[in-house]
Amino acid sequence: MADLLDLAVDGDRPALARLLTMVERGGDDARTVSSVVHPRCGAATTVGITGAPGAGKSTLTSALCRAVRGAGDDVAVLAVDPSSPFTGGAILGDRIRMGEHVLDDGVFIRSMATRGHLGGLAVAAPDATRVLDAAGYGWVVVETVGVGQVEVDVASATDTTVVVVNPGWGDAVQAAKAGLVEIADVFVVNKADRAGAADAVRDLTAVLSLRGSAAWVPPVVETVATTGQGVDRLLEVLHRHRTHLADTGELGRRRARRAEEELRAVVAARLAERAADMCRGPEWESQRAQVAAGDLDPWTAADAILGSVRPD
Ligand SMILES: Nc1nc2c(ncn2[C@@H]2O[C@H](COP(=O)(O)OP(=O)(O)OP(=O)(O)O)[C@@H](O)[C@H]2O)c(=O)[nH]1
Ligand SMILES: [Mg+2]
Repeated sequence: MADLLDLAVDGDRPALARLLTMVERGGDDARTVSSVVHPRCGAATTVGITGAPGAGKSTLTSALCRAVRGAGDDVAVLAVDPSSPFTGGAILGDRIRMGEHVLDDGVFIRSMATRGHLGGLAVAAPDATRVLDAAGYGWVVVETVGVGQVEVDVASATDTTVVVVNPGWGDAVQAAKAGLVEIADVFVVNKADRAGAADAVRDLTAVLSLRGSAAWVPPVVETVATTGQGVDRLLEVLHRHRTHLADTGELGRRRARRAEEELRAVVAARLAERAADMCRGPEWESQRAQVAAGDLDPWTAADAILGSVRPD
């Protein structure tokens, strides 16, 4: 595994892809990858890009890659599909939208589904991000569709979270309700070529100012991802946020907090694995039949099942 990582660091893409596949699948290989990668990461600027379906995340990510490359850095993109265990149409679309980068060795793009493995993204996304970081990419961008808990999970994989909205997307109250104000370090109003962009910027700025005298008030950046307009400004803001995190010590605190959350998620995932194991076999079958027949309540049956397994 350490050899694979060395190969990946030397620019061997198939080796990197193999490491990511192991992480994605979970299980013993994923654990080994995690332990090998863990001490060798932390240098990358990691950015999560989230927002509603169709907000322009992939187009923006592609434009951001161009800007990062223009500045001479390497970038890896992890496009996470939380909704489906299959590689669906959205990912195919991403391939096409990001196609301009296929011949560029300095850009690595990978889509990841959770394949239903226990713990899902909360467990896989941080590991995958670390693999890309350890492989030596200066920037790691994680794109994910915002659907409730998922964006929060993915926010837990990166140092900076960008929330993409569109003109006419709604008022400030909606942003506050959706919990986006809490997770966003930067807001992007993409599709600024459409009517209502200025209103969206104004509403968001108003709501963000209510956050009080925080050390970092999330900037609101207007972009037209399809033309690249505003993307240099976004890159500049991302640099500024990274510097802010480092200078204030917030980078270390955030990472410590995320490590704690990740540990919780891993413990929960492993317990869930164990629970799945308990729900099979003769003891399970006997209790299940009694509960199904109405002869036993589920709590008593669960006690019997839990009591029958050796603690480990
Ligand atoms: N007019 C306009 N269209 C845009 C802009 N950015 C993206 N689009 C278009 O919006 C559509 C969706 O863009 P994507 O980049 O696929 O959006 P996404 O958020 O990645 O979508 P999902 O991954 O499916 O959630 C595409 O047809 C883009 O060409 C923009 O700034 N202006
Ligand atoms: Mg997309």
